[in-house]
Amino acid sequence: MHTLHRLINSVAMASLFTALSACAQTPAAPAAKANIVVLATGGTIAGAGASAANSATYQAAKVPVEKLIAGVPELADLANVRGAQVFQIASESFTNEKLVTLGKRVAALAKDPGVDGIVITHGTDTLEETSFFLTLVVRTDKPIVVVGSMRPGTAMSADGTLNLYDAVAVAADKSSRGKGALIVMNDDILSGRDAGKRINIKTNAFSSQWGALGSVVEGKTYWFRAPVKRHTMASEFDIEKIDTLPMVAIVYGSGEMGTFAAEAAGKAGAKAIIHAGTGNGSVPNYGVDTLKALRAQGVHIIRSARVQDGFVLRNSEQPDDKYDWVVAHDLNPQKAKILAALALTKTRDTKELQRIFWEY
Ligand code: DAS
Repeated sequence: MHTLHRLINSVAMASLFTALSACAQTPAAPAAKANIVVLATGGTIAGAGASAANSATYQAAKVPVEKLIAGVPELADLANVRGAQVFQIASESFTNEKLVTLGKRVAALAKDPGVDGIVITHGTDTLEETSFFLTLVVRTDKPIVVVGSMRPGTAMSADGTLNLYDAVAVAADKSSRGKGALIVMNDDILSGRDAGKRINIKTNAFSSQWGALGSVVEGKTYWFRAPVKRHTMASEFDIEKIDTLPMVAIVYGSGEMGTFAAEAAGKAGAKAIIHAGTGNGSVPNYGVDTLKALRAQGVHIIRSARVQDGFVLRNSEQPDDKYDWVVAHDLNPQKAKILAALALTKTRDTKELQRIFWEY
């Protein structure tokens, strides 16, 4: 009997060992690929020029999303990718209505359990406004990546194909979750909040004064910091509760700027004026009374700066407390315009507006 037990045990042990070693040798099933949707809106990334030498003279918004995706077959190595054409326009023609439409489309996709990330192909001219808008209004921690290009696909050394590949790689990577809307351009992963187009003719056009969040190389993401300002899931703004945006004007500061631009903005019905002041958001002495009068009519005055870097300090150059004005902190005029429009859908109170500019 004892011998029989030992035989049964050794057979059992041998089959257990065989099973375990088979498991050890069987490669783990490859992780399921992320499902990524590319929403196309136009721009240079969809542009076409007459010849390969035309890197700057071309027509934007010509190539449909299916062709953009087909032009980068390597996308299939990264994710399951499908496309949809939302608009086909140059982004300087984006309107508030188009921003809201795009925001609602992104939010709807983000709620779809079959979608893991969203890439938006976009013209570079107002890409920074759209990326900030999306980070403020779409309640999701799924990656939202906005991408464009500085050269059309028909040009020598076109940057659109690699930018699109990089954007899909970032959107498909779980480590991109929870970082707000992102801009991917020229191998950089940038914050949708504070990155913008700072050069208008080179492929390294986009940057932020606070640096990149990370980099993407050969389809792999490398992170070095994360945003600290409120966004997406932590935002008080929700695109599902927004249908229109109030008019906000930007008045560009310069010597001898006169008061006509601010006056015209007030007459046109602007609910806020972003003063893109010289220096630290300075206002010329002959312009103060005009802005004070506009404030008295209910128009909010928000001091930003035409100077690219730094941030506007409250009560510097102007007594904001006394005049009941707001400062845009580090946001450039075009970003301040987006935040002001959204803030005004919630409040007309100056202190609340200033809180929003500190927090987002
Ligand atoms: N006109 C520019 C735009 O559509 C082209 C571009 O750079 O994308 O924003």
